[in-house]
Amino acid sequence: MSDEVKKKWGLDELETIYDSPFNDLIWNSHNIHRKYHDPNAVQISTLMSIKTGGCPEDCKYCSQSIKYDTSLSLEKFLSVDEVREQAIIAKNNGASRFCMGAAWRNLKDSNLQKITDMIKEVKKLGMESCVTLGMITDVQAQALKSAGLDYYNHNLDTSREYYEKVVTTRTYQDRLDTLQNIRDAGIKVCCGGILGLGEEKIDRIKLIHVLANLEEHPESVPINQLVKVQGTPYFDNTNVDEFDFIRTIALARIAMPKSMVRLSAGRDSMNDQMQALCFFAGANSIFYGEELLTTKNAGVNHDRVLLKKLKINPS
Ligand code: SAM
Ligand code: DTB
Ligand code: SF4
Repeated sequence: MSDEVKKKWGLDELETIYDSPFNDLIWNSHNIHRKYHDPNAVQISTLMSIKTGGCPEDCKYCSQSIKYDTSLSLEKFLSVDEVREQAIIAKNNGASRFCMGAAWRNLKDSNLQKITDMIKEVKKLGMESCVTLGMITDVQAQALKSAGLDYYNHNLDTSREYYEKVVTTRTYQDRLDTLQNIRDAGIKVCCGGILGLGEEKIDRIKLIHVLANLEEHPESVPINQLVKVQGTPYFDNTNVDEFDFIRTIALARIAMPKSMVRLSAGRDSMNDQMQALCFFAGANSIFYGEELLTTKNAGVNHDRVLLKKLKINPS
């Protein structure tokens, strides 16, 4: 294994990289990026909320928690037909992966059959499949794998230390246990975090440290910028400094050279130049579509123009 793809990173080492002069940092991350990825390609996925709202967890950033009054309209668990229709639209718009998200604390066995049917429908269309359904057991992970699931998204969000300020209804270890079940079943891991939760710089570095020191790097690392939702405790949070956001993308790229780094939630409030710098620093996947799960995404038309201007090929 080359040095750059080394599995063990020291926290000090990552702090030094994060704190290096901005131009040195993004020059380094861009060089690593070019070595392992096409610098002019961005993978695009479309997200669909298959069960919206009413979640018993208390994640302080989330529109879908029952603990906060966010004026979100709840929706029942959608049908397989509704999912197929949306997946076809996403495919026709050029998405290569279809990601289905449910506002659940954990997957119930009674919902497993429908989920596996949805995965099979997405696969029939020739797209990659991804789900994010909360905690899952080892047996459930194996069932999802057998249905053809490619990726499972399950974020660690922030550092272990800061996590308990953000969510009290589950622990960091619960998240790590589900990640292990996903990995053991042979499903690709999509795991990242959110910036803007009121965390310190060190919490962001520690998040990357945990991810980069997992037995295997997650194949996909989403870096979300908090979407501020009225009614949630984090609605009035201070905006993330844009350079800090780019530094975190660059750190993820350097620490996990082969992983896809996803510029995830928050693009709607980023200008084109900011997004271009994120791509330069090492981000190479995005969510494409008018909506994320419950909030606005950068529009499809806007993204088409932006990718064309940058001569970036969607894949
Ligand atoms: N309930 C499942 C879970 O928590 O794993 C799946 C859905 S949840 C909405 C998926 C991820 O979206 C969360 O882990 C979080 O990282 C991200 N997310 C949720 N609300 C967000 C927000 N307002 N801004 C940015 N990211 C958010
Ligand atoms: C991830 O890291 N970001 C996506 C996806 N995984 C499921 C979700 C972002 C959600 C943003 C808030 C919303 O639309 O509800
Ligand atoms: Fe529920 Fe997921 Fe939202 Fe947390 S992030 S409240 S677990 S839907």
